[in-house]
Amino acid sequence: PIITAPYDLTNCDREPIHIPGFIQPHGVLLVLQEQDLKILQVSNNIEKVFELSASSLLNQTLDKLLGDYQTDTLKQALKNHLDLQAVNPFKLSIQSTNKSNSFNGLLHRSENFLILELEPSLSQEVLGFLDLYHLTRTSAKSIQNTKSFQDLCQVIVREIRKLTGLDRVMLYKFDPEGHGSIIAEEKQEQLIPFLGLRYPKTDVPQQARQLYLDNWIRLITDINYEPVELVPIANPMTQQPTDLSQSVLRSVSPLHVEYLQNMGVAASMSISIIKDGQLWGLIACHHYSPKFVSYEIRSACEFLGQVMSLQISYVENQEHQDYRIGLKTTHNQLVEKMLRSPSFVDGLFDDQPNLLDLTNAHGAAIWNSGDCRTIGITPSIDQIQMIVEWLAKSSDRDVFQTHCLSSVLPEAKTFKDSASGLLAVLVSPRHYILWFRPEVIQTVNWAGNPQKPISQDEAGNVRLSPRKSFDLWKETVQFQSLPWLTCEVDAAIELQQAVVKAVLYQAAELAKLNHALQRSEAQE
Ligand code: BLA
Repeated sequence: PIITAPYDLTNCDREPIHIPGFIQPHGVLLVLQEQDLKILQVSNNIEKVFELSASSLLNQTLDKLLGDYQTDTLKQALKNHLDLQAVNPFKLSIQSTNKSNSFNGLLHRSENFLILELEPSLSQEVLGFLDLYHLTRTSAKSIQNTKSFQDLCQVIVREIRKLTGLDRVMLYKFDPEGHGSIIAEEKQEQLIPFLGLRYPKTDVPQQARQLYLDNWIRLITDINYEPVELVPIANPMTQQPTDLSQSVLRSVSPLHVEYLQNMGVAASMSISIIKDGQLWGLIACHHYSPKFVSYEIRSACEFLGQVMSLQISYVENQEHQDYRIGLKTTHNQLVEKMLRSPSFVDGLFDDQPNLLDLTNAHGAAIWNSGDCRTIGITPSIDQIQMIVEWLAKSSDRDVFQTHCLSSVLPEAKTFKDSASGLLAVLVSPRHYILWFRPEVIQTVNWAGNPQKPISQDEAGNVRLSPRKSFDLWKETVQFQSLPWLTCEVDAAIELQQAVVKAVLYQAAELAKLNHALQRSEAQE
């Protein structure tokens, strides 16, 4: 095998998954020279499928396998189409001793070569363009009609499951740091739900994300497959392994296979969701027995993924807008309560909405020259005093925010359960409003056990499993809270300004009162 370096948990983002030198065995792959369709490499399962040995085909031209008529048709297609996507799939029938086999031919260019892949064509699923149109029209409409984000997510997983019949279809969304969570799920009833679970960014390593930006869909039909090597293993023209980035049969990283095996999955498919040129998430699907999804159905899924990708920006912006407007309303209500209460501070703590609602915090405090009032889950008064003293000497800005307080104030580790995240505004010298968020690990949903982690063998020798990677992830997000959104920070700043005004107003009122008192005293 080409991959000889030991890739493991620590270096798996360096595994060159685009040049494995192997394919999955449910199809056949040929690397061709474009000018004359000479066969340069062929997958070593060709003999099983066509009763023609690899060595008898190498350096021959494609007509040796496909016959003159099909080869000429293919040449014509190549001449007419710069974008080969337009010719895929083309139906091929290949004769072996006593029967003719039908295949879907899939063609693409890689570097300077042509790659031809032959996939089984399921006779009951011979779908033409119009069938595909009918198949996806209703689904695409349902996606476009969704108004809320949650609705959109639910509709996409439902439609993909309907199309494919896969046991479990999940929408897996990446957060800004690259970790992911399952935000929608459709599944066979008896399966344990994974909805709401979180996974570390290492579960989809960087080079895989890069690949998935380019290639929008992938399928592993049988996790327990025996990889089939290309013969020869290196491309004879380059002496390098051929780039299989766009290949539908590309053999999957053994690390990922191990992960899925440990999860009890037998077949897997995923579709990229791309927003603003970035991999936003994946529609990740599992099946608990081997499953081949035809090229036509995969294309339909890919198309729905694209519709979804476009719709996300629209509904996300909409929802963001709604959240912003919600915060604005909370702000107005707070200011009104503040001005109505005898002491404006009361207005920020009593009933709802209160300080916590303004920034979606778990705890909040107002510190006024040694007086401290708190609400929700906060550090102790002494600890708050330490934070305030640190703020006064370390930050010259009147707004401070972090989702990892201990990275600047190491003592904060001792109260990570209340204040891993801090958002603070200065109202006047020695007068702060502070909001707190606990460590993210306390706030995320982890059921601990997607699919009995692993054949947890007695020796405990498990390398890759969701459980294991969750433990790793816990280390990477230790002492961190969920980040503060820009609109939440803005809401804090607006409140700061309102409080400053209220303080000035009260001071002015007080001054007026004093003045009036003094005058009346003088008159007496
Ligand atoms: C790829 N990892 C993937 C893919 C998914 C996940 C969806 C895309 C390939 C596919 O369609 O199956 C992750 N799958 C998940 C998650 C769930 C799921 C989170 O079902 C949750 C329910 N993976 C690891 C670790 C490594 C790793 C620790 O967990 C590295 C050491 C590697 N994952 C890895 C690699 C790929 C991958 C290398 C690329 C596979 C390929 O395309 O060849």
